Amino acid sequence: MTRLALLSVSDKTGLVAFARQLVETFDFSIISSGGTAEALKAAGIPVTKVSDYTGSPEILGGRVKTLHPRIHGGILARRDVPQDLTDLETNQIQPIDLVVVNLYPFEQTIAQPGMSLADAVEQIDIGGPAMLRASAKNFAHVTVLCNPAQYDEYLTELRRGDGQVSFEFRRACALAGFSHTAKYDAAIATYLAAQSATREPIAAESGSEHPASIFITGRLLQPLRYGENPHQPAAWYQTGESPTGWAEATKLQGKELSYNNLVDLEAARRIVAEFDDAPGAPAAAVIIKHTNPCGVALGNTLLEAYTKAYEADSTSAFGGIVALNRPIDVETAAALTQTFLECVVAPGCDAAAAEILAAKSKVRVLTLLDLHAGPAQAVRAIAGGLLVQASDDRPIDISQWKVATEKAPTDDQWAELRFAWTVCKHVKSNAIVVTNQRTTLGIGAGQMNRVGSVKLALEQAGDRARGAILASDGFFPFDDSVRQAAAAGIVAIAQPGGSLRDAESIQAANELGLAMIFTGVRHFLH
Ligand code: 93A
Repeated sequence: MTRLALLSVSDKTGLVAFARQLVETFDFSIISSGGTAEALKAAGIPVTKVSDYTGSPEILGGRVKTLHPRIHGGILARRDVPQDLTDLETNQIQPIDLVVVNLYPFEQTIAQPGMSLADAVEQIDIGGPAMLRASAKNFAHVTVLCNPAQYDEYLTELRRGDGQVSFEFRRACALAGFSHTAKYDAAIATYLAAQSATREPIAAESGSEHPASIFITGRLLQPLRYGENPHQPAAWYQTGESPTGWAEATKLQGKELSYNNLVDLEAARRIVAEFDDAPGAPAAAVIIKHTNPCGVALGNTLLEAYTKAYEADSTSAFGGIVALNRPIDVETAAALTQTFLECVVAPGCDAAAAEILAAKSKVRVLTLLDLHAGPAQAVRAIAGGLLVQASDDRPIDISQWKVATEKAPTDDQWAELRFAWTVCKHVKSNAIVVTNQRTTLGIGAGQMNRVGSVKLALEQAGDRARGAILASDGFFPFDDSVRQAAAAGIVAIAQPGGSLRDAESIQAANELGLAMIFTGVRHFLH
């Protein structure tokens, strides 16, 4: 007696050749759902439509095609349980030995721009997973194939087993089937979660111009291996209809991007984006560790900028994330390969430079043409809610800066203060940045007390602090920071001003011969 195979596939790749082999070489009879049956019939392969076999037409616009006891009974019957065989006979059901199903392309559908919720819902396959799961459950007797890539392997297995497939093969196919439906359902759940979480305006006050009145739309772009730590599931979502920002970056080489990589790449991008990349402007290089910069520098060439940034704190640079504001050239590529780096991003990469970087095949090298385009809002989760704020992207306007001390900064010190202030904006609070010659020398980040941060930055700078300048993201509540800075040789300071005790800090700066400017703006970063 011929055996029965059920074929119901959305992706019809390889279908005809496979079905022909089943029929001509291995004496299978085929039943198929509408579209699959049409495709086989057109190729001259004998096929019975599921609706003819079950006596039930496809209904609800195809929502019910194969959901029928003659189908599921034939798949699920245990061939070694007499009652199951009696049930088949009583109900005129033939056992189905092979189930070939691939599902409605849900993920491809939702990736299309402008896809409505209703359109997406129609692409949720119900009958397909039911058949996949039923046949995977009954792998003791049934083979399930959920991917055209398995067809050849199955035919080989049949040839090898003289028309039979092994238990191990069927079990492996069942595992593949269940993994497939699990991923499929996860994609649906993720999509719906993003939809329901984000379709409503977040602010209670409708029509307000407050940044919290934005809509956030999220579309799964890429599942990530894990989040900050391996026990934290994570995924990357795209906001907006089409890919922009990092979703548009090109990965030239390297391991899969991780959650931490992306967070650090974004931190690096924000800093490098602060610097002018017009022709003739200095090149900029940034090295990030755990979202804080450990080296930022400007240089006449990209190599010079990178070398200065690297030498700013070569210990911390190990395993760093590098952002450059010029295409990677051969010289810089060679320098980049001298140390272990996690990621490098630049607006381009010369072919010869790419060849040099290829020697470090694990390093993720990305090109991102527009390093300047950043998100307009920042979002944070708190218990029971989301906080939304406008990004801290107001351009730095030094015309608003006020000299607070008797001594004014020299022209070069103004430029240096601006550089330090720019970096300081992107360091976790309390942030202190010590720089000289447009190179960071010491960075105090994420400290609970400001003097502690000053101490760390000055320690890191060491002797290099002599003649350097210092920036602080928040005002000085006491004069102790100024006194410490002066003792280490700092000559000029930028800070927001606005403390009740500003007069004490100003007096200390005057006493110690420092220039100090008040920016009038603070840049906390949490
Ligand atoms: O709409 S469904 O969930 N209802 C069903 O009963 C059903 N049976 C098979 N989708 C169903 N399918 C799916 O149809 C299969 O998983 C396959 O992806 C597709 C094949 O349809 P056709 O043979 O008409 O091209």
